[in-house]
Amino acid sequence: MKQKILDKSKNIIERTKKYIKDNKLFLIFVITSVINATLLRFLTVKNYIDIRPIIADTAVVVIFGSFGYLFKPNNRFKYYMVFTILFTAICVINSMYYTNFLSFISISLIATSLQVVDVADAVVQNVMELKDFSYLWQILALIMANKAIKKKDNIINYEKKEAKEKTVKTIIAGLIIAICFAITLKPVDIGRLSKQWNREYVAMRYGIYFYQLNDVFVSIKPQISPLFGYDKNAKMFREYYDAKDNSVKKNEYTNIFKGKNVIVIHAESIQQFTMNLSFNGKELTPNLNKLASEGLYFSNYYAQESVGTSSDSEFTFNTSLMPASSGTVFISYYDREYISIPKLLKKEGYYTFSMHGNNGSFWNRNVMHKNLGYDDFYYYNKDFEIDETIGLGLSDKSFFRQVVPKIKEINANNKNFYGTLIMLTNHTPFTDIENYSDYEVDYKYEKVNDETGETEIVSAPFMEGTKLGSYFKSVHYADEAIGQLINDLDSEGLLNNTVIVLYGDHDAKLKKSEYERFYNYEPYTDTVLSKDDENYKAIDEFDYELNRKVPFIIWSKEGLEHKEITEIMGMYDALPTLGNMFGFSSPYALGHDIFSVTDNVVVFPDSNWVTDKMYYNNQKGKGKLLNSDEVSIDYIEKYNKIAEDDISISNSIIVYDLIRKTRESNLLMDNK
Ligand code: GP9
Ligand code: MN
Repeated sequence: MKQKILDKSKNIIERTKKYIKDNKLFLIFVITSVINATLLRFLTVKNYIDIRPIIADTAVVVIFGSFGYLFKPNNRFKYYMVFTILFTAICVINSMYYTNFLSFISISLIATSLQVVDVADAVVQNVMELKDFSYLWQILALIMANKAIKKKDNIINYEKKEAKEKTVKTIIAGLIIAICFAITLKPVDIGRLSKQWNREYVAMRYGIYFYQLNDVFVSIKPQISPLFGYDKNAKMFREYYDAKDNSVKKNEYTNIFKGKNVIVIHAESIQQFTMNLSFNGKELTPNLNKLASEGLYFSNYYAQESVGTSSDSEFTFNTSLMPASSGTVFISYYDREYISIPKLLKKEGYYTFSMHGNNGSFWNRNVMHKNLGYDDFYYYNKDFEIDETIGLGLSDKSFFRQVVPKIKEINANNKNFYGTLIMLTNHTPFTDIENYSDYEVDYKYEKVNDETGETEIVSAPFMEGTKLGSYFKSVHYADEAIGQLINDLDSEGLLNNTVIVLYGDHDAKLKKSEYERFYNYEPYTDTVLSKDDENYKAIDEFDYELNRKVPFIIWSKEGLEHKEITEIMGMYDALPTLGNMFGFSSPYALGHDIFSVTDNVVVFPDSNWVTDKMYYNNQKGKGKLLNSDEVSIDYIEKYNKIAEDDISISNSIIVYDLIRKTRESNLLMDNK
C-alpha cells in the first residue's frame, strides 16, 4: 500500500517535471503576468492581500496563454510577447491612472473625444512615478527566458494535432480555475461587475485583466446600440415634443428667486419618514424639521433612480430626464448632450460647481459633472483634507466644515453661483457610524422597582443593534452635519442671497423585513408582535414602495413663506419647479412645475407610477388607491402610457444623443 502511494507520488512528480520542461514559456508567461497583476494591486490599493483576484488573474492568463500552443514554437514566443506587452501596458497605465485619479482606467474614457483632453492633461501634469514602470521587468523576463530555453532545449517538434489537444486541455484548465473563482462571488459582486461603476472594487475583486476585459464590453455596448433604430427614435422624439406643452406658466412663485445663489444639498439615502421620528423625546432630524417648517416642504417627493442610484438622481434632478434603461447615464452615456440646471444658470452668468467627499471617479463624476455643466468639481483629497473618514470617505461634518470657506471665496469672486454639495456619510451599510454617534434608539421608560418601590428609568433595546437602528443614528449624524453647515454659512453671511435646496437622493435600500420590528415592537416585554396579533402592523409591498419617498425642501433665510406641498412630485419635477422660481427652463423637461400642474404623476424607471390617487405597479398589474377616490381602467391605461412614453423618450434622448442632433440640425437650417 505504502509502496503504491510512493510510486504514485513519484509518478506525479515525474509528470510535473516533464510538464514544466515542455511548457516553460507558457508557464513563465502565466507566472509573470499574475505577479504583475498582484504587484499592481499591492502598489495601488496598498497592503492588499486577497487570493481571489489572483485566481481570477490566473484563469484569464491561462485561457489567453492556451492559444499560444496553436503557433509553431518560433511564433509562440511572439504570441506571448504580444500579450506580455499588452498586460504590462495594462499595469503601467492603470498604475499611472491610479496615482492621478485613485481609480482604474476605462477604455470608454479613452474613447471619448472631449474628455480625453482632460485626462491627458492631468496625466501629463502629475504623472509618471518610478513605480509605474516596475512592471516592465516582465518583458525582459520573457525575452531572457526565451533565449535560455532556445539554447537548452533546441527546437521542439511541432505537431498540429498535438498542439490543438494541448490548447483544448489548457483552456479546460483555465475554465476550472475560473469556476473555482466564480464560486467565491456574491450577488453584490456580480451586480457591480455589470455596472462597472465602482471600478476600484471590480478591479480588486476580479483582478485587473478581467476588469479590463469586462470594461471593453461595458464600454462598447453604448457605442453599438445607437447604430440601430435612429430614425424611428428621432421621429418618436419629434412627435412627442411637438404635442407636449412645455411653456412656462406664471404663478405666485415665478421669478421670486431670480438672481439668487443656489446651494443644492444632495442628502445621501435620507428617507422622508425619518423626519417625523423621535427617540426618547429627542427628534431624529431636528435640523431638517426646522428647514421644512420654515421653507417650502414637499412631503410627497420621490426619487426616480435606477441602477445608477446617486448618479441617477444627480442626473434626473439636473436635467428632468429619466435614468437610462440599460447601463447608467454617468458611465455609459456621459458623452451625450443634456440640457441641465448648471448649463441654464451659466447662461445667466452663474459660476457652477459641485463638491463631494469621495473619490472623483466614483460614478465617473469627474467626467460627467463637466458634461452636466459644472465649471468645477471639488472632490476628495484633490480639494479636501481627509482628516476624518466615516464609511465611504470624508465625513460629512468635516466635508461641510471645509466647504464653507470655499463657498466664501466663490461668493467673493462671482456674481452668482450654483453649487451642489453631495453628502456621503449616510450611505449603506451604516455600520461605521456606531463609532461616531451617541444618538440612542432604545426605548426608555419609567418603572417602579418591585424591591425598593422607587421609580427608575429602564431601557428596552428597541432598535439598538438593528440595521434600521444604525440607519437612524446615521441619519441623525447627517442631520447634525446639515445643521452645522447652515449655521456656518449663516455666520459667514452666505445665506443672505442664497437659496438652499435639499433632496434625499434615494431610499436607504433597507429590506421590507427591517421595518417589522420598528412598527411592531413591544418595549415592556421586549418582544415583537406576531403576525396574528390584532395590533400587528403589516408592511405590504405598496407601503414599502411608498415609504421610499425622500424629503425635498426649498429654504431661504428671508422672503419665503412656509408651505407644505403634499402633491405627488418626483425628482424630474425639480428642474421645472426651480426653473419657474429662478427664471430658466428646458424644452425637454419631462417633469412639471409643481405649482402649475394639477394631476402630477411620478414615473419610476421600472414603469411603476404614482399619482395623488394611486400607486400602480405596472409590472405586476396591481395598484393601491391612496384616497377614497375610485379610479377607472382608462385612468390606469392613461398613466401606463405616460409612464412608457416618459421612459422611452428619455432613453431615446440618452442613447441616440437627440438633443445634440436636434441642435445641430437646427443650426444647419438656420444657416441655409
Ligand atoms: C458615491 C456616493 C454613493 O460617491 O455618492 O453613491 P450611491 O451608492 O448612493 O449611488
Ligand atoms: Mn446615493
